[in-house]
Amino acid sequence: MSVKTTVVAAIAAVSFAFPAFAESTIAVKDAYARVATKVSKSGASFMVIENTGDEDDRLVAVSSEVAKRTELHTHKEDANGNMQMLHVKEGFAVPAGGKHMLARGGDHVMFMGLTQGLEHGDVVTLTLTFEKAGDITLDVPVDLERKPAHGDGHGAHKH
Ligand SMILES: [Cu+2]
Repeated sequence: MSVKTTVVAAIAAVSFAFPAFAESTIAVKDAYARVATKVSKSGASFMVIENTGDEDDRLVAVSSEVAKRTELHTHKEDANGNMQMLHVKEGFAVPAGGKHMLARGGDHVMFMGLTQGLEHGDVVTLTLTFEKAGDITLDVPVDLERKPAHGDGHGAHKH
């Protein structure tokens, strides 16, 4: 039995025990991951997180087996106009009926110290932990060909 099968079985067991929580109020769309270069030890993942419930929620943690540490990051411009990455310990709010975008040049999931190579077409299993919705595990494709939507040109730091 693979690790992944075990995880799915565990989730099924939890859903069975608590049928009221079987339907998550959080939907994750358009998720993908990138690494900076082939030899890079870091990478990032981006997605759109939707809250279909009527209670505000918050993404408070993230984890993955592909990196030593996986953190919630954002970009911020410093006094000199340089973009810096910051670890956002309080996480990202996802308002009721709203969404929160993780996008290049903004908020993102950061992989620090990749424990394996990530190539185009690989799949990264990511667990997002929400304050109310709990853990959501998703398979995120590594997409190195995707172009930034817009606004990625400012600052020297890119993923
Ligand atoms: Cu980062």
